[in-house]
Amino acid sequence: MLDAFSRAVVTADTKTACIGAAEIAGLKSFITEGNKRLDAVNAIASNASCIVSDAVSGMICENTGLIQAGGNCYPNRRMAACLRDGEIILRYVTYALLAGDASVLEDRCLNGLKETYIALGVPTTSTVRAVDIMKAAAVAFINNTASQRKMEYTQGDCSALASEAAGYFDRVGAAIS
Ligand SMILES: CCC1=C(C)/C(=C/C2=NC(=C\c3[nH]c(/C=C4\NC(=O)[C@H](C)[C@H]4CC)c(C)c3CCC(=O)O)/C(CCC(=O)O)=C2C)NC1=O
Repeated sequence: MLDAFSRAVVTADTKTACIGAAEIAGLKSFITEGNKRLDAVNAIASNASCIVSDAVSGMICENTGLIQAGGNCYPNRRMAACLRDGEIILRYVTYALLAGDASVLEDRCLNGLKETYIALGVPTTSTVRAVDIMKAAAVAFINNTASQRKMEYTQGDCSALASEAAGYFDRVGAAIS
């Protein structure tokens, strides 16, 4: 697992180079924008159960066959497994956002997930739909535009962190599609 700093080291080492000015500048902004990053992580983490349950119920509303006999969220055991998977995925996205690097998400969550889902008959299009709803919610919480739940933050522009987070959700979709 890497973070923004260890990533800079590994990347420089593969080129047998010292850490360059561009890398230093990138890390400098990682540090100066660090409080925003922590707020963004907190925005997702402290609303995690809301984000997951809303996404899974939205996915089911759009495809009610999932909770009928033969559907992959039926019976309750599978419903619970699906909610748990939503929580796992969201948790690893917050880790990646904290680290500023996708490797923890890729290595510990997404590696082999597509094969697991194929083997168990978990419908990946539905999973991608739930992940997309989580993405929209997470972006809204980071930008503090979720109308029903405003966070108490210093005002500032978190759009770069929102798009970074969106990119991690997109990696989930790409890994299981
Ligand atoms: C650390 C990372 C990690 C991940 C990611 C993980 C995923 C994971 N999800 C599983 C199952 C499952 N995952 C789902 C998920 C869904 N079904 C749907 O219809 C929806 C589309 C979707 C929810 C959005 C379901 C229903 C099962 C149980 C399938 C079955 O047993 O038939 C399983 C099989 C074992 C089990 O049932 O617990 C694994 C390993 N486990 C891990 O340890």
